[in-house]
Amino acid sequence: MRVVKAFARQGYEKEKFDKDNWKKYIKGKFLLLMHSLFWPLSDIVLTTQMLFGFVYAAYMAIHGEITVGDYMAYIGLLLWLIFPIRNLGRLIVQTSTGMVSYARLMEITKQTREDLTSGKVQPTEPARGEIEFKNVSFIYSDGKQEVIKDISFHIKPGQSIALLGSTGSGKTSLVNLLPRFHEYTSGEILLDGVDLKDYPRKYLREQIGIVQQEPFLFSRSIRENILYGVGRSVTQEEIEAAAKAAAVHDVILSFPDGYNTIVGEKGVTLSGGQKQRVTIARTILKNPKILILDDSTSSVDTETEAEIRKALDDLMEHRTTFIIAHRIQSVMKADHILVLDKGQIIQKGNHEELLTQFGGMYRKIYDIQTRIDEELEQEIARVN
Ligand code: DCP
Ligand code: MG
Repeated sequence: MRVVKAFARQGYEKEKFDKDNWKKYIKGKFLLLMHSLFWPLSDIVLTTQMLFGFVYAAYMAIHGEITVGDYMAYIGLLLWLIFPIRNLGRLIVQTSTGMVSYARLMEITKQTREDLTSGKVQPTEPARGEIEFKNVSFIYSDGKQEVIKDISFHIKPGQSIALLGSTGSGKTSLVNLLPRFHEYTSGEILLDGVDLKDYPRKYLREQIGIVQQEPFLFSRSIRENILYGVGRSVTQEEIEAAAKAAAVHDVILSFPDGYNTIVGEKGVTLSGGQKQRVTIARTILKNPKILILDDSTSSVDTETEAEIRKALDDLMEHRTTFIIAHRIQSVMKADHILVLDKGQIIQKGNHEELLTQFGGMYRKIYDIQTRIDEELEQEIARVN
């Protein structure tokens, strides 16, 4: 609705709807017309036929050509045949509309059920968090191109890895392979030395905390949103600690209903940055062994970002962490940095190593970002 309003396209949308609606109206009217013709007409034809049959048979019975018993049998037969045959017409119409609904239902019924609990291994301990990608490639089931091409890297438990790259380079696709939202097409991903495909999905998803690129909140209270998926009983203090770490506690308290504030559908009553911070708090509370932050501070101001980054630094200790960000500042502390382009790794290393690769993408991004920062500072200094 907002997009329609923003582009002042109400008239266009209304016309489009009216056109479809009108088409349906015309078709419905035509159907009614056909019905109003068919049923009376077939009634007339049918009853005339019947009447003719009765009269003629009666005539034959009177003149002794058939017996009265034959006459009665004939009438019975006629009644027993004609009405069911007539109903057959109705049945054909109903069957064809029924077939359409049936096909729609079957589309849903035929979906294969995701098995969450079965796997070759049944781990009982939390994961250690060692992750290895071996020549992993991935094509979306409805796509044609490889969005991840031959990616290999290895992270030890507790280390952090940052993914940097232009939009569409496959960063989100890569991290979404870990909770098995999609199945990689070739290669292997090992968690603690075991292929992801051998783990029950439920276990994997319990180990992984993901702050999605597009934060999603349910139309519930903020408390319930933070508590979502924790799977254990938590105290109000714990919830508040998580909210403080995500730099959203004070914001929540500023709402009249505090933690009981109901957020609108998909969280529309919060700002983009507030939503992002609530989803960070949710993940902090989940306390996962593997943490994925997909552009999770993109909608907050620099000051808040620094605040959250401090909290995240604490959180990242003893956890394997994937960080996706566009700012060098957010990725420079990571143990490994991968620079992606069109689904491939074009540079690999830590901040210092990558900075020495002059002409490399990382150095270029670094130079641009520091230049922008410097220009900004000069501008501010001049204004003051
Ligand atoms: N893609 C697709 N089907 C999807 C999602 C993405 O075909 N359901 C394609 C679009 C891109 C490529 O995959 O060409 C990589 O998309 P990503 O979302 O992984 O890209 P990034 O996360 O790197 O981009 P951004 O920085 O914009 O988030
Ligand atoms: Mg992305």
